[in-house]
Amino acid sequence: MSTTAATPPVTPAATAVAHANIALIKYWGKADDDLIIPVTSSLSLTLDDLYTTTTVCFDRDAGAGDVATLDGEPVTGKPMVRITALLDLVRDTAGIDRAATVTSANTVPTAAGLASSASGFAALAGAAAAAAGLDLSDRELSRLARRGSGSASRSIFGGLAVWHAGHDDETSYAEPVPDPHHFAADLAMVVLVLDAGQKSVSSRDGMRHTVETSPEYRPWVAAHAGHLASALAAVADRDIVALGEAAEVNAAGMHATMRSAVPPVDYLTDASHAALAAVAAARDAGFPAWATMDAGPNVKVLTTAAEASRLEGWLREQLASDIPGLHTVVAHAGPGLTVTREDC
Ligand code: 2P0
Repeated sequence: MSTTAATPPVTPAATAVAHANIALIKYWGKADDDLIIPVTSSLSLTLDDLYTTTTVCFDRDAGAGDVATLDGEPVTGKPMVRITALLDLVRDTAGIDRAATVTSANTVPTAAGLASSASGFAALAGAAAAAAGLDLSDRELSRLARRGSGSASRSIFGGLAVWHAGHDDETSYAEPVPDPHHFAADLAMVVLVLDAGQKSVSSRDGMRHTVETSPEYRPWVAAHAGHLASALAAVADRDIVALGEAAEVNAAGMHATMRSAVPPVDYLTDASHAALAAVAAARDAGFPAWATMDAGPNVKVLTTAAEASRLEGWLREQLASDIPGLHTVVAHAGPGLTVTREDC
């Protein structure tokens, strides 16, 4: 009787890379907290230099539980609960009960209002689905990523993406904005990192509190459809002025809803106000420059790819003395999700 050497069991794994996105027309408020169905649709630009790389391997016994590291540090508490919740959706769909090892690395300062949850959950969705043997369409991946973090639905796609609010799990997904003239390639963001620390109020808590208490919330929602229509028309017309104006009005209105919540939520610091003033001054000086902000103090400046470096230098000069720790990043339109299947 002959024996053959036993082949070690192969456990499939997958690595995904997902890029951060910055909303030009914002998502702020949920119609359904569990499914993460937003009140409004939103429009974003995916960025090239800010991304998350995540590997998922279902290599653990079910009872051992999932484990995850982010930039080498173990993930615990609420963030780990959210990771396991997304993995549970994948396990349910794939019919597997193995627990996972998740290894993730971020070029985005985590939880500093630089969309790390968007790239993080998009990468987790892509890697987990592939490691579990699922073959999902981009739309299905967008819906899955949405369950981890709403803005992650948009990070499945490169360039400009619109997340349709929809009304249930099937109808709430992102897709690329038609861009036959490659307008996204003409755009850039100067990211003014004023403070890379963790924010004190998570966007999840901040948006729930705003919806529940702000008298400005419904008026902002009522104006929002017009902002989105203007922005999409601006993309079709390759009109960065109209796009920038729509983005600035929409973001300023979103922050006004937070400031009028009871008690108020205000992510803006003195440095944020100085940066916003510098952006207005840059525009007065002839630069294409429009500011947007998310759930943190940092300011992102929409500009043209052609002017981005010059604008970055000009803003640094204006702000260096007021904001000693200022760090700036110039980002251009980035690609959509990539997934590589491998073995653990
Ligand atoms: C956006 N933000 O459209 C908005 C603008 C922040 C301000 O999406 O609760 O981390 O996980 O769905 O996606 C940040 O919220 O919130 C966000 P959850 P998420 O980009």
